[in-house]
Amino acid sequence: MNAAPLGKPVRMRVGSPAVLAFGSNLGDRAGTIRAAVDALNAEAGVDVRAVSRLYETPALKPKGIDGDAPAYLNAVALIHTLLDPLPLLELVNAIEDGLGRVREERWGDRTIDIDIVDYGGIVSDDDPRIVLPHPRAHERAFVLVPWLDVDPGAQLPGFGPVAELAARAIDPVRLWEERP
Ligand code: A4P
Ligand code: MG
Repeated sequence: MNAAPLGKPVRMRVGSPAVLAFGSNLGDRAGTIRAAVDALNAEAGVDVRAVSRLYETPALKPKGIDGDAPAYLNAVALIHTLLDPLPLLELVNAIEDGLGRVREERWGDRTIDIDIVDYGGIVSDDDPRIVLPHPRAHERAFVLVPWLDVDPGAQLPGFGPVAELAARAIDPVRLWEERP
């Protein structure tokens, strides 16, 4: 008999694939991203299938790259979920809140940001609360490069191969290694 892992019932096989992007530029950035991934995976309706390496990236602000702001760590996870897009967004927002996210300024410094980059290939801007795919993912190396780590053949719905988008993106991204 095949035992399903605890808390991950067999019904997960009928869920939808989704791609989540994580960003953190305040506090224990790596610890907070790992805690967010663990919190997601602890949900019965979410199965985390793969997590990229961490990349360090300068903060992108509405006026461009801000070298004076704390740098980000960014990562991408592939999940499978039973949640529809809006409940998934509510879940990631609750996880952000639990990890100390404060929403004051657009693109402001934050302990954690979790974006839904892709949900089952859906293309929709009918509801501004959940635009799919994420409207800025296609031009951001800090999303595209970690995504390639976990899915080298990934396609961004409406935009094409992620590898081609990553080659065109100009924001700097470098692999981050934790100092011992
Ligand atoms: N929203 C709509 N569609 C989505 C989606 N697909 N995924 C709405 C997530 N949220 C979505 O988000 C603002 C609103 O977007 C929400 O109400 C949600 O319903 P937020 O997380 O509250 O605020 P935000 O993240 O400051 O706004 P925004 O415009 O989504 O920012 P971005 O585009 O996520 O950019 N620089 C580096 N180096 N690394 C980063 O990770 N991240 C940002 C945030 C800016 N600069 C960065 C990074
Ligand atoms: Mg966000």
